[in-house]
This record gives sequence, structure tokens and C-alpha cells, in this order.
Amino acid sequence: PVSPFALTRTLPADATAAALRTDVSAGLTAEPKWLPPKWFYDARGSELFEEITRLPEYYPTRTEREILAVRAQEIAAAIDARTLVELGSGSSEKTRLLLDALPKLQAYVPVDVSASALELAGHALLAERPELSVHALVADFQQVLALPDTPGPRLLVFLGGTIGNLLPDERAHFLASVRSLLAPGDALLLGTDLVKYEQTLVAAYDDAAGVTAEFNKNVLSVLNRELGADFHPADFDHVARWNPEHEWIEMRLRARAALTAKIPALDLAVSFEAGEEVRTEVSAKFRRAGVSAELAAAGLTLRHWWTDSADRFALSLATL
Ligand code: AVJ
Repeated sequence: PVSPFALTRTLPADATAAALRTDVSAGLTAEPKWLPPKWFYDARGSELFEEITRLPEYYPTRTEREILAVRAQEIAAAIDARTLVELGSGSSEKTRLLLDALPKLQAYVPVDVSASALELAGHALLAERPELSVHALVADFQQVLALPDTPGPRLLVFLGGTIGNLLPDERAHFLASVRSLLAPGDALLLGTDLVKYEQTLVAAYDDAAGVTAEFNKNVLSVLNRELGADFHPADFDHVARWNPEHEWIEMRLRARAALTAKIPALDLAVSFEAGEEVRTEVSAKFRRAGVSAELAAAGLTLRHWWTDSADRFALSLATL
């Protein structure tokens, strides 16, 4: 018998380490300095993110879950998928709401950079739904994906508002590659956080308990461990700021005093002036017209737009 669980690596084992070095040397020698948000998520960072999702100020996770719970049947009616592809899986609890609503589902394809996260989630799911075949894909969703040969129609889901962590040109590139994965009859389900009152947004990224501050500073611990750097996270302040021009939240780390950090693995020393900031994340907030336009630019048509009662978050369903 064929095993119902298969794991395919499209990333060489050392790809992550190489990408980290490339990103850190580019970002910390740039003016102004930046780091990509994907490096937050080591084991500690993933744990802190889980903690963020339970904070009173951080509404996106519970709001998206609420929309999914209310709309799962409508989603299934729009696309009776035989394969569910989840990009950047890990939100297994939300995925379950979808899985349970799709009666014809045969295959689940979680895509994540972490093989261990995929093994855990895949086997837990199989214990509950032994009739599903799980084809886990170790891949970076920003790279070109080759999906396993599973039955259509396919529903591709990208939840959590993670698309907002991409810059506009990265988003265009990402949506175009999603478009190239879809055949007639397939669909994309996309979660986006929405533009709202500035204080609400800033509070969601600068919580009173300081969990997001710790999450932000965790990227320095990742650099210390992976690249032998000597950052002291306490030398930096957490900053969360609304950028009204781009309509995104920016997280930054601001040096409390002038300092120089050594990064031996890159043979690099990085100096900060007092008050100098490194941008560690953008989290774009959307409006319906913008989502519709970005989908259209990638050759996709917005078919459904579902929000919660307070219009905080949206789920979009798009097809060719
Ligand atoms: C859920 C990954 C999209 O941008 O809101 C949470 C990550 N950053 N708090 C977001 C995050 C700061 C998050 N994503």
C-alpha cells in the first residue's frame, strides 16, 4: 500500500542558511537598514507568534477564524475542492474548519519551510482523517512551486494576512506565480487584514504585555545563534508605526545608543547611530478595491469578498 503521507523537499537542506546570510548582508548594509520578517520564526519566534494571536489587541487571527467558521459552507459551495493546498501552513486549527466543510476532499498539500512543522501537522491530521492523502511540500512560498499531481479542483489557501508581509512588487510576483498554479475550476482563498483606525492597528503591533516587542527582538537572537552575531536585544527599542502613504504597519528596532555589532559568519561589523532604526517587518492593510486590482493584475478575478461584522479582516475567493 502507498503511504498516505509523503514529504517532498524542494529546498536543499542548506538553502535556508544561505538565504539568511544573503538577506542579512543585504539588509544590514543598506541605508536605511532592513531585515525580512521571515527570520522571526525560529522555535522561540513561532511560540511568541502563537502568544501574539491570543493577545486582546491582536484581532486578525480570531477575526479570520470567525469569518471561516461562518463562511466555510459558502466557500465549499463555490469550490468543491478535491485538493486543498495551504501555503505557509501552520494555522492548522483554521485549516480544520475548511477541511471539515469540503466533502469531496481527497488530498491535503501543506507547504512550509519547516519540515518538522509539516511532519507534526501532517501526522496529526492523518490520525483524524485517515482517508486523506497528505503531500507535504518543504518549500518557500515566494519561490516557484511544483505541486504534486493530485485531483482537481484545487483550492489554494493563503491565510493569516501573511500576504501583507510582502512588499508590493513581491506581492505582484507572488500572485502571478499563484495564478500559474491554477487551472480552470481552481480557486485561491486569500486572507487580508483591512485598513482601520490607526490606534487599533498600532495597538495590535505594540501590545501592552510586550509580547510583540519580544517577538521583534527575537530576530536579533536568531542572528546571534545562526551567524555568531553579538547583538544585545536590550540595546534596542521596539517600534510599531502606521505608514499612511503605503497603508502598512512597520515594525522597527531602534538602537537606544550608538553601537557596533559583529557578525562573524558574514565577516561584517554593523554600526548603528543612537536612535537609528532597522525595519524588520511591514504588514500591509488592504481595501477591497486594492485587493481586487492586485488580483486582476495577476490575471485573477475576485468572486467573493467576506468580512467580519466589524470589517476588520477579509477573505477573498478568486478564480481565473
Ligand atoms: C500573521 C504573519 C501576517 O503581520 O500581522 C504579528 C505577523 N507581526 N505581529 C502580521 C505579526 C507582528 C503577522 N502575520
